[in-house]
Amino acid sequence: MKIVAAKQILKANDQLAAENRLRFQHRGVFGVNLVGSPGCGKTTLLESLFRTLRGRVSPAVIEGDIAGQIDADRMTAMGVPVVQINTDGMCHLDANMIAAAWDGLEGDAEQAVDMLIVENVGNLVCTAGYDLGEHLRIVVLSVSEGDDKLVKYPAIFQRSQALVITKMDLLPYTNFNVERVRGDMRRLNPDAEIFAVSALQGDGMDGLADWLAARRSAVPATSRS
Ligand SMILES: Nc1nc2c(ncn2[C@@H]2O[C@H](COP(=O)(O)OP(=O)(O)O)[C@@H](O)[C@H]2O)c(=O)[nH]1
Ligand SMILES: [Mg+2]
Repeated sequence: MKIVAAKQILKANDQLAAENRLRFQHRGVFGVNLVGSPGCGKTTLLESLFRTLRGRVSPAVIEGDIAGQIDADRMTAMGVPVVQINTDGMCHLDANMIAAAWDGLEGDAEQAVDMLIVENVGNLVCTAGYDLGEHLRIVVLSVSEGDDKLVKYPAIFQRSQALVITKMDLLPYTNFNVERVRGDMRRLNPDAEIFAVSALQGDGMDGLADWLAARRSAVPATSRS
């Protein structure tokens, strides 16, 4: 019985996610779902990306956290429109939450926004099962987390279209094997893009930003009426 109920919840989520995707496309908005463990560097990556992409994309952000608005404040400090979702204990965002948060952003979206980035709740397990209506899912892994995570948490890496290995500036202080991770990702998900960056120092960010901007342009901007 429990398994059937879980499947029904996921089916309902998938329907809402499809509606979100249509809604984003209608406004010419490219949706990105950014996932990774707590502290892996998701918000710092966004800050670095927005600096690199300034003038090329007009982003908005939905921040997902169990509690607090620290990350939303960081986005506001960068001048990026943001809505904070507090899940109050839930370990992932779902499509229904995104629909409600997008309602809160649409005033801004009507002006200029062409890329919506959702920073999901820090988690490598629960976030894998929930489509939010994004066009692209990016999973972030920092070198301080260990190079065995793809073997231990394969689903999230299989269901993402890009892997960003971050905190590369810390690599000399760890035993993280970048080639092992690249190999595991190629086995799990041969079509995924792989980037290695230091969001804090900026290394590798140009390549990631160019790729993201190109992906954004590849989505047909349907009517913005
Ligand atoms: N050395 C280094 N530290 C980083 C990098 N990216 C993030 N951090 C640090 O990692 C910690 C968590 O970063 P944050 O972006 O808040 O992670 P989040 O919880 O995934 O959003 C903070 O202390 C950041 O300054 C990086 O590229 N290099
Ligand atoms: Mg964060």
